[in-house]
Amino acid sequence: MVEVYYHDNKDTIDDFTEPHNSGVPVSLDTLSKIGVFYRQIKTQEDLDNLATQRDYKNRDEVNLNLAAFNNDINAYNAKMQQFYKEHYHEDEEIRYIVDGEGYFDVRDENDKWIRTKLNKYDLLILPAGIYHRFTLTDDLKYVRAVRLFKDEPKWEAINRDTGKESEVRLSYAQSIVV
Ligand code: KMT
Ligand code: NI
Repeated sequence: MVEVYYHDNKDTIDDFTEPHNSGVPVSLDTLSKIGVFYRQIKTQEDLDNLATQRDYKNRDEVNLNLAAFNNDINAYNAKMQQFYKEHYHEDEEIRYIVDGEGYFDVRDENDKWIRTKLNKYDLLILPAGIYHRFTLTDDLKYVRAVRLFKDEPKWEAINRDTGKESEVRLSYAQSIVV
């Protein structure tokens, strides 16, 4: 089951896989107000149904741990840095955890980090244009996740530090103004 809380913002280059729980919980209802939806999905059939409903035609699987990089620590670290860099996508992002666990951090309407801890059977829908980042948990340092794509499996991220705010990003930002 998912765990959601405000991040303590005390992460460093070495310890961002630690929980960083501020002690302030966040409800699923609050998440839904910024367009982030959580579902627990236990069967392949339910996953297929969700994909059909939302018109997702493709999927792939990501296996993220050191072994998946043939124990090449530099390649593994580079991937970890890439996923933890704050970014958004032009399309909705759906991730389904098959095994292991991980953190998705999303920015709330006041630009504060909310951390979601996902494990097996957890599915998260991130709206197009939301700033977010991903990392593994320090305990397991392992996740296997299905990525759902509307069309071809393409993964294009727009990093916040580029300052590029597209139409999609701006309209998302508009939609959550309080
Ligand atoms: C993303 O876009 O942030 C990701 O795909 C993160 C890795 S999925 C386990
Ligand atoms: Ni992303």
